[in-house]
Amino acid sequence: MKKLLFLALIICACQGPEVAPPAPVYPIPSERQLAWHDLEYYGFVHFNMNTFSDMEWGMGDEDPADFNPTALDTRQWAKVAKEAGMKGIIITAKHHDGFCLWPSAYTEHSVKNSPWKGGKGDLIQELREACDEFGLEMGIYYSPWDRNHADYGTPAYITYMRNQLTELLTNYGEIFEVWFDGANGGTGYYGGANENRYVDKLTYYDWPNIYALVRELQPGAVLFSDGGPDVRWVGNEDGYAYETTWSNLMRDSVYAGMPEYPEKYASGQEDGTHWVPAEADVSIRPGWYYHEYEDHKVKTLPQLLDIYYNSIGRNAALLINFPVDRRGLIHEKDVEQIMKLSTKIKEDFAVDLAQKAKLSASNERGRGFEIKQVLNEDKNKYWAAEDGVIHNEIIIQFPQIQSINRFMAQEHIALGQRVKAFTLEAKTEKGWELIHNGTTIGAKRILRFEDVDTDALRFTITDAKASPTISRIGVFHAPALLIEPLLKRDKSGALTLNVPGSNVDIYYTLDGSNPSISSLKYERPVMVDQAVQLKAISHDPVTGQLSEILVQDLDMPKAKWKVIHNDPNAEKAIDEDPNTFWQSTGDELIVDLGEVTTIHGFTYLPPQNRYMSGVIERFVFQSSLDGRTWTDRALGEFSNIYNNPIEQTIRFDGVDARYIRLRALGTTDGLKGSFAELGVITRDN
Ligand code: FUL
Repeated sequence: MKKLLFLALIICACQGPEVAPPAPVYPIPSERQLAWHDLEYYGFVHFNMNTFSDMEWGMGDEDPADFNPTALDTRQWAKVAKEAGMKGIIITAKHHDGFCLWPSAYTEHSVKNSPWKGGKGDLIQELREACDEFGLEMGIYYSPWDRNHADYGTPAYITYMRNQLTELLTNYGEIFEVWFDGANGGTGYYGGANENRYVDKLTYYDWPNIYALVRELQPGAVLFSDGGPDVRWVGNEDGYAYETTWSNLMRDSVYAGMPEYPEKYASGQEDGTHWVPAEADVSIRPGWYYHEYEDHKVKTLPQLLDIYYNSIGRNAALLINFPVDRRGLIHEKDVEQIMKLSTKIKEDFAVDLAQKAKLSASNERGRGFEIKQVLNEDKNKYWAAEDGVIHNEIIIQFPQIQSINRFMAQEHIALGQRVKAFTLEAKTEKGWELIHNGTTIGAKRILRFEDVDTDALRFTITDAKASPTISRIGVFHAPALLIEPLLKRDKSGALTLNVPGSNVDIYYTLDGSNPSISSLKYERPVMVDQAVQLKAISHDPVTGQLSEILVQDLDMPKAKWKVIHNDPNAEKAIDEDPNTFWQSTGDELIVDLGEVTTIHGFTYLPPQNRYMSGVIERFVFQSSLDGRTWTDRALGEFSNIYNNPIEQTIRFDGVDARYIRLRALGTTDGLKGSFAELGVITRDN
């Protein structure tokens, strides 16, 4: 016994005395935020009245009788989310049109007046049960803006909102996140084009008391909005966080739906006063709600992978949306794609090469904070440097030369986000070669880079708010992925296909059939002078690997089109280049199609740069045979176009036209209408 005690004492003495952990660098996350950080990846479901009205933003005057899913199955949603590796589901309990998925006692505009389950259904309850069965968390999306409610804009509506939140947060068990959307009425400014009940988004909802109510009813739930208070919007609907992403935010200067939010706050702030980490939201299709016409526009694996690496890999959580279809199911195509993502992510991170490496750090704080802690799964174990030691080098020495293309690092965020700048270098014959020069790390940072053959990496923290803490380092070699061809079309109708930086073969079809290596082989630009659906794949002749299929609807070429305007820049609106645009001087674009053409609709692409101006929100579209007498063909709004600037498609009954005119009746910022691209639909389907 004495001998054992003696041995123990010797071991302790060799390891040195316990050292104290570093002091926190404020702000730091709360308990509920730390639990939320662990989720990392979860699903969104947009399923509500818009599913049936085929809209993105319903007007609020829809008939509850239209809500009638034929095979609704929340278990299918939960099974898909679980198998995809997601940790929870957030459901649109009430969207901007005001229809409620639960039988709220405070409105008639809900499932209780729909034919679904004879008006006895409660979708929130069904989702609760499915989430419990599959071990998922459940979250609630609740739109503050309500186009249906007669009292919206008055104090009575705030009482309604509180009553409804009380129902949702009392009757359905534990909620992990309450999602408050920033879009709302007012005179169209990033809000609802057809909403004239102006509200002051900062003061109207009485946020402090709404937050207090949520805290009281669901103390474990995080509150999401542009201004948090717990989790913030990432500032776009593409699922991308910024290269520099701080979890810190000047929270007191931000509120849900503030117009300047994306520019000023979305990437967080180094000197932010509160911990309000970013959540990146994106739909697996262009729209948030289900539209049959987007069945072939489900995001491809390369697109989904970019989203994964640019969100979770950049210190943000990822929220991927499923636009559940009219049956009430996640569409087969969406299931297929989300499963491809999870399979690929598992492959990419299958073997952590750091585990077999020898790690050393230029500085160690002492016992319990050694560099070996970064190989430990336990997130409470971390490497830390001594106080005041900012510049630190970590060498990862592999037993032999490895091919690598991924590097992952995580800070011990419980003590605050500290790293401001870092580099990653690989040792090659030429010495240390720079792989990446980075800024923030936060909860997780993943670097993707071309294959490097190396036997050592040097990870240097060059700047930090205080001595750094790192809880995890990983190094991986992800298998190569062949991307689908990229398409360019010019005004004459000539198509160019390529896969940048590679020598793969490309095959394509123009008749809607799926391409294979026996289809037409792409050799040079192809002239397409009619409306067709192009499908193309890349094929690596060495490995035999095939890419996903590129599917693109192409309408008639614009070769004969002319813009009727004396500004030469106006041609940019019909040059087939999505990255150029024309900001009009008269809020309208008139095009001479060159010949009388039967059209069944039109497409409008808003400017694609992030902070674009003149995005058309309300429009009238007209046609003419002589350029003098015009007839209205469509009048309406492009919902959610500012935050989700995708191509808008408006269909109407076929009409002969020689001239077309799209006129802006309202833009998101009140400036003159801008046009990245205007197109017509000549096919009647
Ligand atoms: C936006 C909404 O306006 C969209 O319709 C969608 O719900 C998206 C998640 O948030 O602000």
